[in-house]
Amino acid sequence: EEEIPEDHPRYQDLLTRHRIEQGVEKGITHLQGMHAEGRGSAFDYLLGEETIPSADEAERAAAAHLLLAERPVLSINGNVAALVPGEMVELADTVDADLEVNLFNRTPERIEAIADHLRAHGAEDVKGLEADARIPNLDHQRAKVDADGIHAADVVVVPLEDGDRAEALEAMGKTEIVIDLNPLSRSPQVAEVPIVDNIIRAVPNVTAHARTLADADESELRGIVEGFDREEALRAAEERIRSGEL
Ligand code: PTJ
Repeated sequence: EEEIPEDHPRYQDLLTRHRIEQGVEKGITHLQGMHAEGRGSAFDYLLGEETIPSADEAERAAAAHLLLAERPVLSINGNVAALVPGEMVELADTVDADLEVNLFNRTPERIEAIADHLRAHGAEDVKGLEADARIPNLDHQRAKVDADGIHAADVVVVPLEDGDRAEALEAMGKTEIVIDLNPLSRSPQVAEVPIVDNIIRAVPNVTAHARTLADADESELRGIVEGFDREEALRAAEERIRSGEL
């Protein structure tokens, strides 16, 4: 990461791309993750590569949900592990959540590599290795979850996947927080809290909000959760992307 000069106008984008390449080299990120990154990068460009106000509100609502949760879980795939391993560990510590590896292209080697990578970034307990439960009505590898992890969770953070797991989790009655730069992708469309922001900016900001709200009482947290308007957040993000105003 040393080679990219910090004053380069596209520093963050180049850094992100570099982390994904390194993730592929280390066996953490799937090759498909590079396509996912390319898609995300295009949307981020249109958003002005910044956290728009509606995303900041979503990040605050996400923090409130996580603080209210009994059993929050943060789901980790190969892109998330490459981009924000330490930041995910920090968020998990701040809101007392579990980290669970959940992969579309699931192999024992990648599961192990990602769990090791998270441990190297300070994670104590990483779930997803047992895979002793299933998400009903989902016929691919992402259905494999831990019975005491995602299966038992009340709030799940689902970053960077455009798919049908979000819907299946919703059918299980879980509250979902989705991080995805494309407001039209399926996961944010069904999420209770869609965060349309780059995960690199989103996760530290959710953690910052959670720290600010650490002493808030339950009624204040419920007020934040109830005051958040998911339709408005999706609309504002799409409008920003379509407006062409950077
Ligand atoms: O590691 P695995 O095996 O579980 O595979 C994971 C990938 C990412 C390959 C898989 O989930 C996939 O193909 O995802 P999609 O369908 O490309 O969806 C990824 C979504 O995340 C897209 O809507 C992108 O716009 C979005 N995205 C990509 N990078 C970022 C992002 N959103 C936020 N921040 C990013 N940095």
